[in-house]
Amino acid sequence: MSSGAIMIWLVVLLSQTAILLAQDAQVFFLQTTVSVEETNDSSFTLNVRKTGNIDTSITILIAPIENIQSDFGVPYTQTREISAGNEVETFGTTWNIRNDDIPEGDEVFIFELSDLSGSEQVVISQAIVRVTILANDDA
Ligand SMILES: [Ca+2]
Ligand SMILES: [Ca+2]
Repeated sequence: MSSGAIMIWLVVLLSQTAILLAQDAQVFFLQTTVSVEETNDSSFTLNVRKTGNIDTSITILIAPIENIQSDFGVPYTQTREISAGNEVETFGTTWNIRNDDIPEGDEVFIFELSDLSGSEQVVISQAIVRVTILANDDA
């Protein structure tokens, strides 16, 4: 191979590596399960982390997969913006519990990261967290 051909080969190799690195950004839940008691003023926090580099800011929706306003009150969805850059960014979203009058067993809800917009460089790598509102038989 001539030195010119080697140079071209190196440039191709480096640009492919750069594309791979650029796609390496991830957004994910830090927990897989969370439990919370159903009492007045109780709440829980879902932690989300972004790793890897993104050139533009992104937005992401954090929400239960079904409408569960009766158990969580409002707002029951949250949208967050994550700024461009290379830093590891972690943020918590806090959710309030509605203390209803119904005696219940454990109530399980799935919360999801979705609707990622603003960049093709990011993948959602842990999209689901299971939230359990613990049984409160005395309503
Ligand atoms: Ca309930
Ligand atoms: Ca209840």
